[in-house]
Amino acid sequence: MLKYSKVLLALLTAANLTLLALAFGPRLGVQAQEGSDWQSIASSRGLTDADLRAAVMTYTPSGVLDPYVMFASGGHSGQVFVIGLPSMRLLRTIAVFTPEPWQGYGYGAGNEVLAEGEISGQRITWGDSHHPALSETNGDYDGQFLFIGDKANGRVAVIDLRDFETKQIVHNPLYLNDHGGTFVTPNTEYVVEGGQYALPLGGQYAPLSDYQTAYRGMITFWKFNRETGRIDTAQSFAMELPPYWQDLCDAGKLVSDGWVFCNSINTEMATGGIESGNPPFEAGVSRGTTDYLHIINLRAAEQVFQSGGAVEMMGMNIIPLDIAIQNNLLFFAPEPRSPHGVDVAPHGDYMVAAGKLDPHVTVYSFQKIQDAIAAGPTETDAYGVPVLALESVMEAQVELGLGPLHTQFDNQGYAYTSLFLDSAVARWSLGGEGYRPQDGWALQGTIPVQYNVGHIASAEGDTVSPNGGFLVALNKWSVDRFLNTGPLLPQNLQLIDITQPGATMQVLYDMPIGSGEPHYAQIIASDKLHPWEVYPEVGWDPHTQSVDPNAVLPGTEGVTRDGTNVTVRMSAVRSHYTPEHVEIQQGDHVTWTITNVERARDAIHGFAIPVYNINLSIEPGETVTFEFDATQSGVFDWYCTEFCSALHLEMAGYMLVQPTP
Ligand code: K7E
Ligand code: CUA
Repeated sequence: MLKYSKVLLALLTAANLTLLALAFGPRLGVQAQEGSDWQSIASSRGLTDADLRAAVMTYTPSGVLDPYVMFASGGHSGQVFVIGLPSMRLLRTIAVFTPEPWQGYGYGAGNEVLAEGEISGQRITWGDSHHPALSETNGDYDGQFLFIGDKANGRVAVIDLRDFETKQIVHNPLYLNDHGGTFVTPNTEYVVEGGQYALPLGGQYAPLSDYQTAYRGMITFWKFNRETGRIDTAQSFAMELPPYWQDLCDAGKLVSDGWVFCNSINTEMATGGIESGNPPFEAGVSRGTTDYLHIINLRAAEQVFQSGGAVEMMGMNIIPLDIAIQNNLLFFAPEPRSPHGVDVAPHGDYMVAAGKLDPHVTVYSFQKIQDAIAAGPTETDAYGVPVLALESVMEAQVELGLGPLHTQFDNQGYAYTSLFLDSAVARWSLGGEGYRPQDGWALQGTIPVQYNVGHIASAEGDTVSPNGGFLVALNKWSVDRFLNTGPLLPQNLQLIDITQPGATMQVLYDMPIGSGEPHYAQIIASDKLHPWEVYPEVGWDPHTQSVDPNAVLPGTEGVTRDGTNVTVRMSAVRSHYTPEHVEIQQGDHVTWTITNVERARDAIHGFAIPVYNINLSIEPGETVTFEFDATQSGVFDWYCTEFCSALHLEMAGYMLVQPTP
């Protein structure tokens, strides 16, 4: 197995197709001489030189591993997609907020994580995942953890990248939804979860006529403990914000380390009500010419929280708005019309905000923000939050095109911004020192994408050291790009080559994804990921990431009874379970533990019991325990749901449930 990133990067600038063909032809199993087979195939398929260049840049022979891995939000599937780059192959779906039967998540196992995500005792069986965030060390991805937010229910999940499994779901009880999450601080001290639609705190009732007094915005700073691999809710805190609709957030880095930036919409505080003759939300929310960039001093907020400045509400620590203002924790700066993204440049010195209804991106200088704060703001908003004058904090505005949304960065001093209305990605130069001062703050070029692009992701493109090379456009509409699948069409993820300077960019690959809808994604160099090949020891409990004391080693299997409580201890190995018969009584409560004692890579066993809605995936070394009440009498065949061996069909057994007389 080899990675071909080095080969690829060496070839990226080679315009000469023959060179590419000579290099890659042998791997394709064809001759690279003139008139050879591949050339006639290319010409019969009508492929252009550009098509062939795209093909050789993305074709990944069997057994060759991708140099990059993209973690893409699964949108309302509630999951995370793991995609290799540049092959654009879907490697895995990680079950997060939604039960997933192949992984046995929520069908006997994984239930404890889904239970953590319950709200008011209600099991939520989906999520609207938007923004994945890889854990960082010194502002660079470290490949250890992944976080993702659920916009619909305001929850945040923690995924351990040793086994790519969800370990925790947390929910701030004061707030229902979120959007500005998840984003991590440069050493993953905090996972930031910004709010979205203003609500009365704590799920209380208040009429919309009380909007300005009773509704509030929110941002939550979840404290992450790397040792336990869990968010520590007791050390986490929220901050009350005015009832604007806070949108995306990003954490400062390097010079701006310790600060957090969120954009917002609806500083108009529109409450809709089109049916009562009010302006519809879309008009009311975008009536004003500016909204507010939220500038939060997280480090100072942490001190205020630790010295008792927060109050406790419904078990959550929250810094009230007046305390935040008194302690200079929160500042605003105007941002042009209906902003969406705010993204911090690699050196932490600039914040880029895009107004959806403004053809410019607005670049803020962190130094100017600090100077304006030191000079003392002279204005406040209606809630007393200091407002910094736009002219005093703005570094540049760059006209890019229609509907700018989200910005990423590369290693050449360029920024990339998605243009939703133009269905394009713009490349522009950062004019500041350390980027491309020779080019100034200027649009370099745009590339059409198909269509209606939301987020874009470049390789490590939101870290202190972006890698460049590739960018993926996550497009909402595919329209005519693929065979028709009826009125519901796939989303279209497009891989774009950004290795060339200036205006040159090329779409290399279209990846339809029949699950929607991915919003943001992050792309990490694959050599930073070190997942286990099998669980470290036989009997491993992935929930605790340690050996389960109840693990079933061969020779310790059996069925025992204590009153109506039955304990089943079972081992699984190709191609049998031990024991193969389990005889119980209707009405018994059953606690059933299975250990997959395999040490071979990919030797996975499933375990399904019909009627009882149980399906497990038991990976090599894993121990799973599930419980159920034997409500239904009869004979139930259990079987392995992974085709694990030639005698896989024989990997089965009978559960005999005697009826109560
Ligand atoms: Cu623009 Cu939720 Cu980040 Cu979708 S968001 S695109
Ligand atoms: Cu084990 Cu099939």
